[in-house]
Amino acid sequence: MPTREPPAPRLHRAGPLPADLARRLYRLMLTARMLDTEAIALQRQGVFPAYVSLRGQEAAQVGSAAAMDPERDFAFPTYREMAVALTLGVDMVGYLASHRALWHGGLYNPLTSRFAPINAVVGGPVPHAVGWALGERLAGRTGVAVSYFGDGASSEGDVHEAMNLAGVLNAPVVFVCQNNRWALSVPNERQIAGGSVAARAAGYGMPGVTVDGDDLAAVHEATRTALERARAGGGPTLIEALTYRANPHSTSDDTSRYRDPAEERAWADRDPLLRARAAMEASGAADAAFFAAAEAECRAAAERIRDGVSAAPEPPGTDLFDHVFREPAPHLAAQRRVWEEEVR
Ligand SMILES: Cc1ncc(C[n+]2csc(CCOP(=O)(O)OP(=O)(O)O)c2C)c(N)n1
Ligand SMILES: [Mg+2]
Repeated sequence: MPTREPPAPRLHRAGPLPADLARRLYRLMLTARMLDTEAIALQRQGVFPAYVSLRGQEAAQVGSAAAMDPERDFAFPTYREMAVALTLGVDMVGYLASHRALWHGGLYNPLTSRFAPINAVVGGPVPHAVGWALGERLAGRTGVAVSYFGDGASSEGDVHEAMNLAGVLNAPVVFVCQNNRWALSVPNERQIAGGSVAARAAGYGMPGVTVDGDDLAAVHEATRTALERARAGGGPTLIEALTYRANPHSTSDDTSRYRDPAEERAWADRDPLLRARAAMEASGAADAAFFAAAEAECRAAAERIRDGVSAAPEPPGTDLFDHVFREPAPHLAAQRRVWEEEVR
């Protein structure tokens, strides 16, 4: 397969964040990092059947989600947006319940937290985001949908259809593609023929912005600008946040089969947490005492959530059948009888 040079990206840059915002977002990134580590350990201990790590994508997720208005906007996540959930104040025990297979899509309230159910269909949530955004406008409200998807999802038909419709109808949506360089074992150069997801925006009649996804301030600023534009009736924006999936695709994956370990080692210099810390030290937003306190606070928060999800009671298995149809369906009743006999 020929590899093409990507077009020169229009990199969105930003100055340092206000000190209080930088400190708040750093704590969220650090909590997400620690909770991610705890979640991997829970999978290794057999508490979670599987888990997908977001390590490396903390700035892309926290920076974008923190730009949202949690009263009006709505995030449509994939399966990897744990730090978006944390930033939006989702009940994290409820969120992680889906990884414990206690409930599909999580045991949190999507309506109050403005964070849609976890969605494992690659590209699937993108049309949902556009539909929600159009509904929001028809209702005369000013909410904006933030649609998360990956580089792999960018080549799904659903994503093309959704972005084109959003462009044609000027829908209030911010499309956030976290390009973490890998779609399971498929690298960017075998996924994105033109070399850039953001460059496709021109074909959908919307601005395309490439941003260093490991630069917290730049992601935040790019998302804030796109949200303002959509809220003011300016229509959708496509943001491509260039980042890196530092861990395997999931706890079931083995990267040694398809990627060079040197690439993973090189990532260490780009670690968004170290970069956020360096930016705060350079701007004087935080000192050593802040980082020491944040370490202790975030660790305690991550451990509280870990213990909460480990101890969470299993919901009754009959819930499986209770929320499928409003009216009782005979075939479902038959399946329920079989299931009850099996678990008895
Ligand atoms: C419609 C669909 N096709 C295939 C899969 C299997 N699958 C799960 S994750 C994944 C890779 C997705 O990569 P990307 O969109 O880059 O997201 P990332 O996992 O890197 O966050 C694939 C192919 C799926 N879940 N859904
Ligand atoms: Mg990817």
